[in-house]
Amino acid sequence: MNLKLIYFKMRALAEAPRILFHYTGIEFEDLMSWEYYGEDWSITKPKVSFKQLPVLIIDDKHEVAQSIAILNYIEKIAGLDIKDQIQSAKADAILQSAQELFAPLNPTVNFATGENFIEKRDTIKPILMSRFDDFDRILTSSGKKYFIDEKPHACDFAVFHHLDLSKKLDPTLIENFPRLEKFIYDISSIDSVANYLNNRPELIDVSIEPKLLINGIPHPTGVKQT
Ligand SMILES: N[C@@H](CCC(=O)N[C@@H](CS)C(=O)NCC(=O)O)C(=O)O
Repeated sequence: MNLKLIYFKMRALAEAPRILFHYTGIEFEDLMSWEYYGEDWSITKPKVSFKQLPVLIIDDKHEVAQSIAILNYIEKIAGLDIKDQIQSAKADAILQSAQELFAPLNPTVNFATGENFIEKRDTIKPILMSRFDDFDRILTSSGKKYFIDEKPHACDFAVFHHLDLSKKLDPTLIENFPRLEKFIYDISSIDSVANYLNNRPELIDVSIEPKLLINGIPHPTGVKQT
């Protein structure tokens, strides 16, 4: 099976699928939109199923859009999908609750600058605090290492991504939630995940002029080839 994950220069919705791929050891190609389609995003956009990325291309034939669908698919082919229907439904609830953090958090960290960043950060903080409180409470009351059991699932990697990204918005937010800090530590300590996290493009100059450091070269975040 040939798998290609197509995205842009940003640390956002492809991150949990990437981490899950690395965790499962399933090989995939990680490609920018222009590397796969060979043209500017403005030309590609109307041709992609929901006019947005990420998409997963399977065997150069099937296109799967929506990051949650991609995560679910990776879990299934890795045999990690949760067989118990109630636990599976609870995992879906965690995943969707993590996904709801995308819109305020990810574009702000990846793109906002100056006063605009500060305004957005201050609006987002209470939203994050409330949802982090939910995650903290649910994780603590589960008594498990991760949200469902002793092994991480797609929902854990989705939550991890948003918690981790929040450190770029305001590193002090997460400090209010020691159980979530432990969760971040546990996920980051998995060898295959640590290897990915230590080698992924660093997101730098957040709030000033955000860039991804790709192979040592700073590239402005965005949908355009640089
Ligand atoms: N619900 C979709 C949202 C996808 C999405 O918002 N993609 C953004 C990047 S994070 C995008 O394609 N932006 C470019 C555009 O809309 O033209 C998912 O979870 O995959």
